[in-house]
Amino acid sequence: MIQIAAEPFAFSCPVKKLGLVVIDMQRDFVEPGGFGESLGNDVSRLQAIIPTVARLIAGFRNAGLPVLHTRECHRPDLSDLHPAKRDRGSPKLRIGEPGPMGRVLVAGEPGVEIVPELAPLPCETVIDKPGKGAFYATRFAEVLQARTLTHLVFAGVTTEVCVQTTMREANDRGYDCLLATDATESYFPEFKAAAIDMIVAQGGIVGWAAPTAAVLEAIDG
Ligand code: TIU
Repeated sequence: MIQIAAEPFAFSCPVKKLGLVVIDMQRDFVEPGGFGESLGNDVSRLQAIIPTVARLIAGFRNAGLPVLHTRECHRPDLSDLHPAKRDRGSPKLRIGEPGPMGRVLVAGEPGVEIVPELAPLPCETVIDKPGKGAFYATRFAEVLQARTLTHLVFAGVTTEVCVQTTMREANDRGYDCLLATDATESYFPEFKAAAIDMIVAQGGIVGWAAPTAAVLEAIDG
């Protein structure tokens, strides 16, 4: 068994049943000129976690445990983009419009790519998702089942949007989920803190939380 020192209590997991899910570490969210900035956000907070996410990914690869990546993006014909998502708010650029990194949040465009420091290996799963959660309108559920994983560590951005949504979806599907607290970030520090508090409250109502060092120490052993 792997034992990770975590909140609200130790996270126990059979060896080889643990996977790492890295959510949406894309240029569109962490670099200027992309979707995140078009919504009015300062992206520098998100850039700062890249080295920590890289350490977490390296630890899983070294331990022979799977790393799965997600990207929020839409088909080039935008047939999977609901008007409700396209028309929400007053962004500088809407999804599908051309920006400095290509069409915003459109598959195949430079902005959708995962940042080079965290590039997936050819053998690693990359799930393209049109929603905030990774299970909606994707093969994510089938991929996890095929790998017979039961426990998931989560990293990526943003904590209270795509990360928390996916953790909640996974929790409802019977996965034990742990959030790596320093390998996730939000444009709003108070939302990150609140999301972590919500996850671990009530005896881990959504899951567990632990720093990257605690995860790496456990999977290294
Ligand atoms: N805006 C924001 O905080 N997040 C997103 O739109 N997507 C993800 O979290 N990936």
